[in-house]
Amino acid sequence: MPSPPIRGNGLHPLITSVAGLIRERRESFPGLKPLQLNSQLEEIRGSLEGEALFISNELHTSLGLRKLHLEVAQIGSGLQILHCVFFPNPKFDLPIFGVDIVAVPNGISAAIVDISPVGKELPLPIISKLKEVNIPQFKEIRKLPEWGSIFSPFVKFIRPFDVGEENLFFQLVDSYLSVFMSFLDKTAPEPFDAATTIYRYEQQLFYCLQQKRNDKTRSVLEKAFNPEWAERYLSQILFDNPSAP
Ligand code: BLA
Repeated sequence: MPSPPIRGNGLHPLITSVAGLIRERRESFPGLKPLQLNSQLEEIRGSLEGEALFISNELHTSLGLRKLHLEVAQIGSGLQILHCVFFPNPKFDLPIFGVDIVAVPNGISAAIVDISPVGKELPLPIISKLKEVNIPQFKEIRKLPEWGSIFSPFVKFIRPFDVGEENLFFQLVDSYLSVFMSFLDKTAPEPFDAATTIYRYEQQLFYCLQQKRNDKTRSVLEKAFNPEWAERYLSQILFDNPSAP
């Protein structure tokens, strides 16, 4: 099993290592291509109460996925974020992969990983693969907010207790990524007007709608920028709606 490399570039080692893992795995996604992003939004620099603010966005598309997004943000000296969502093309019977890690001066306050359904539940072959994953017993399981009903029963939302638990979380992201990737070239597109495609499109719209209800994300962005900017960033970059199939 890979273990997280420790590098000191100012970012929390768990954020650096999970970002590295995602970048490395992304390379082998079938048909990976960079997605053009408004250059103003690729690297965002600014200041917040005199402290540096830096957001970097990486966007790709690949076979079966409309958008792979990895964001690493450093907001002042107090907050670092890794945000990653792989959104499927609704024509493919693929779920949504998501990770969010929030680091504060005391350490990691929130780490969440999931493979989220865009149907009534995850496709059965994915459920059976996830059942084989060794899910560690973390000491501090955090309670999901009400909008978190979009996540699967396999979601892990924790505050890692120590470096050992940070390593276990890294390994869990690695395992979930492997499960997700193992289905990428197994699915073929269904017609744009198939009832299943339309259902998956509607469920992905709902996922985006629910994520936009996360007041914690919104309030960080509103404070660092302003409410209009936060709304635009949430609805155009973080959780843009899929286009109609
Ligand atoms: C929580 N997200 C948070 C928190 C902050 C952010 C500050 C609170 C941390 C805590 O309670 O300890 C902030 N997250 C951000 C910002 C960005 C971000 C600013 O991604 C981007 C710029 N959120 C996601 C994804 C998932 C997710 C993809 O973006 C899951 C796959 C989950 N974040 C998530 C959840 C919470 C959270 C469930 C807890 C919310 C709560 O307790 O109310």
